[in-house]
Amino acid sequence: MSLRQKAIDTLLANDRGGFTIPTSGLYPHQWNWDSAFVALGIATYDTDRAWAEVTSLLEGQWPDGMVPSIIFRSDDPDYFPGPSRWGVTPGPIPSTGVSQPPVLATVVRHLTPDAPDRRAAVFDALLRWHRWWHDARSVDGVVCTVHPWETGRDNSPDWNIGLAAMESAPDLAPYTRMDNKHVDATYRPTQDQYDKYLTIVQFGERIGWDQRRLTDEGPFLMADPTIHFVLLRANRDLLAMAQSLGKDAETCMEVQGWIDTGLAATDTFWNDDLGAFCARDIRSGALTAGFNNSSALCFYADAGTPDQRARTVANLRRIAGKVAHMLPSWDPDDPAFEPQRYWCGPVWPQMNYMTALGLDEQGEPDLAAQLRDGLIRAIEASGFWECFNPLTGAGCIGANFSWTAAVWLSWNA
Ligand code: 2M8
Repeated sequence: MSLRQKAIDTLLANDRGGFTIPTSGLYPHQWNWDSAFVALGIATYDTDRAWAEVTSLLEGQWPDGMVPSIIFRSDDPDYFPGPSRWGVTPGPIPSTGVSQPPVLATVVRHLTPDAPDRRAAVFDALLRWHRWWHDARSVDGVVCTVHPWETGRDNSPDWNIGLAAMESAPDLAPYTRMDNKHVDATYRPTQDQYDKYLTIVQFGERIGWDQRRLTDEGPFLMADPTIHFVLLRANRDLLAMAQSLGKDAETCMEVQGWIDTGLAATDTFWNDDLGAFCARDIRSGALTAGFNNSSALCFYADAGTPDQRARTVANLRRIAGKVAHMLPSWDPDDPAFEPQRYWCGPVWPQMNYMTALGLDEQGEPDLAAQLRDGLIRAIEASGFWECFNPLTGAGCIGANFSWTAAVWLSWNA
């Protein structure tokens, strides 16, 4: 069977009727940015079904505009923390109480150049979601995050500063992890990290998921290059869609304001010692010090000075000399690098997709090709895994993974 057919079959097998799960067992619900990437892949063979993926995700939008990281259309005992642990959430469908990197507007623009009606149908929902980031998650012009799960890079060493600065709740309700029942525990976050993840959830649940309070008073507050650069690009795409739809000047100016704020905030992430965009702990001001797979998203966002971009490229070239498959999620020269542990080293398909796109657009086609080639070789050797060991190309964590199939399809359309 061709790889293309296998990719399509993977997506069909993960289809739960109008929405797609990342993979069965480990992740049995609809995830936010997974669905956005999945829509890109499905669009290569079924545009109507791809569009259903977009609209089904927006069905979970909260009254305050947030689109949650997970929509729980059922309570699957195989997944923890499910809807009962997140408690009563204000959205129309049970969900988590945090969001995920907002790639959707960028995907919608890509899917709808000839479909203004579709574009118009979701524009207001996207606008309200972006406004939520700038209102509920913003501190002094920097869009922040309150939970490692919100960043999508769950156990990246980037979050160690913020997690070390908080205590696990002494009255943390007991729980049983389910992730380690599906996959090898040594590939997953540690128990201490999970206690802290659940401590933040408990805090949010106890304040009734008041998102402004969660940002201001929550146990964890960091700024993430993934969210920053993804939102910056998504705002540019939102503005282009506003203009194509003939939206009023006030709307266009609001979005332009977000773009200006985002560009101005970009230096917040710059670690000049390392020559890389890194995460920052907002309360202590401390910057993390590891080149990771969000660092080069400056190209995707068309942000950063010529010097910042040149130093980012130099880091990418150095790292390319250390691994067989670009782009590892953590710097292989840093002691925190673990090639099989989730966001501490493995290559992530959706990050390679965005980073390669940005590198291509901004005049670095060789590096872009290296990122695409590194992932494609791993997929050809191992299959559609969640992520891959950058030293060997071996698949890690979940098999038959939706965004991996979707990225492959979008690159091979
Ligand atoms: C991972 O996150 C979930 C929690 O949301 C988990 O570890 O249980 C991350 O890789 C995240 O980026 C991704 O969206 C999700 C589903 O693929 O899995």
